[in-house]
Amino acid sequence: MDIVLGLQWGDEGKGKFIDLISENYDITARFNGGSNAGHSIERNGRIITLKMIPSGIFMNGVQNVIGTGTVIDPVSFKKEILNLQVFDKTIQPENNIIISRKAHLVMPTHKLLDIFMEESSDYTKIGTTRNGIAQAYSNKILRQNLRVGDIFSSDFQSRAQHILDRDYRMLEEVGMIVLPALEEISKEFFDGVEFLKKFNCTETEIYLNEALSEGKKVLAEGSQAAMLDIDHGTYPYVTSSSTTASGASSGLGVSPKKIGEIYGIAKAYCTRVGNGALPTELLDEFGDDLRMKGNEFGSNTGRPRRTGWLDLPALKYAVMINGVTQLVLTKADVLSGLKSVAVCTHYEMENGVLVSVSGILPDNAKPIFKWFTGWQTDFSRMKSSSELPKEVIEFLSFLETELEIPVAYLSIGPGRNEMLKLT
Ligand code: 2SA
Ligand code: MG
Repeated sequence: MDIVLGLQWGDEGKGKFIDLISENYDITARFNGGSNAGHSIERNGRIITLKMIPSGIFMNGVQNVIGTGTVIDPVSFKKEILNLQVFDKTIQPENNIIISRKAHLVMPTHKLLDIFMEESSDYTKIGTTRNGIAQAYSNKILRQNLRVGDIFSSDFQSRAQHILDRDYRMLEEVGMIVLPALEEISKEFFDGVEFLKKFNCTETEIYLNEALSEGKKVLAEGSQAAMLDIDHGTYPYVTSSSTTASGASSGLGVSPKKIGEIYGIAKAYCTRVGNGALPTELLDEFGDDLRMKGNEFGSNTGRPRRTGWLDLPALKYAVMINGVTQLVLTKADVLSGLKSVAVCTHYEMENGVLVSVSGILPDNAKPIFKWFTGWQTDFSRMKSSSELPKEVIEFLSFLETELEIPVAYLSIGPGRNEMLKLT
């Protein structure tokens, strides 16, 4: 089993890379997160953003697993599938998606509670996608949540309704101002659940391990990214799942012994949506220009992304905790035309100590930059890596030396085929 992971704060271009390589796999599998993800995929000049559905859905003969470590919102899932069928009429989702019975359900009240906590001054504002992700995962940890397998039991309706009633009462008590009617959200939820029942809900761990024993190839597709990991990311400004390589193993029930390549995706600069530290953040006009040039807006929520120079201490940390074997660098083309390009190589702490690897991103640390000569390259015309200008080669070599892994792929534009294989 190979893994694809984001190494920064999400939106590194995972969807595009997975789309490129998924033809080499028999199965693609999601192991974490839920409708908070946004993996953009291009087909015939049109872009679709997948949330829960694995990116292999467009490949003939590829099976797509939504694994145990994920959280599934039946309402959002139904919308996503219907939207997908409008986008591509040839897709038969019921035949090509397999869902873990042990994946947890996101209830409508989880989403309302997410909104309430984001808007209430009594809680730390995380800047979530408001999909009820933390509320579903926290109920899982509390051992109070419902799972996909429960939807097939005869008492599901009453158990779910009990939870909806109980949590709705709580929302009323805390004084949530805009509260849709309980009947409305319950109806929508049970409607989504009926839709979910049409899918093959099974023990995906067994399915995946048997497939691997038969020699089939599995690609695990990470959502969000390393620096948003619940344990290793920039807590509390993180998501609530395990986004790392070990998360792929536990989220799918596949032994770490069966992991092969670990592809880490990183942008040539940094972006982040939501709150939390971003030491290399560009708060000036140039940062705004970079956002426009790189089209840095949330693919689901449309939120503007914060921008900054590449943060090497954080990237080294992400490569280390994931055991990345190959780096995929995206969006170097967006930096084309600049006179010079910066990379943060260290954080200088208040006591003067230089830190070269860290996942903490301390508030008062000063980023120390190394400047590179910029590249003036029309990447869109480029056919092979032999055409790369010396400035780009210098930048890539520096990253390879510092990270001690090869830059295996370089994305040279937003299009589906705009990717150079370098190794
Ligand atoms: P949540 O909703 O509880 O997971 O939010 C917690 C933090 O995790 C961040 N987060 C994300 N960051 C970037 N992209 C995400 N997915 C969508 C996309 C986002 C969008 O790919 O474009 O459409 O806006 C994603 N999902 C979660 C979030 O910003 C919080 O900091
Ligand atoms: Mg995204």
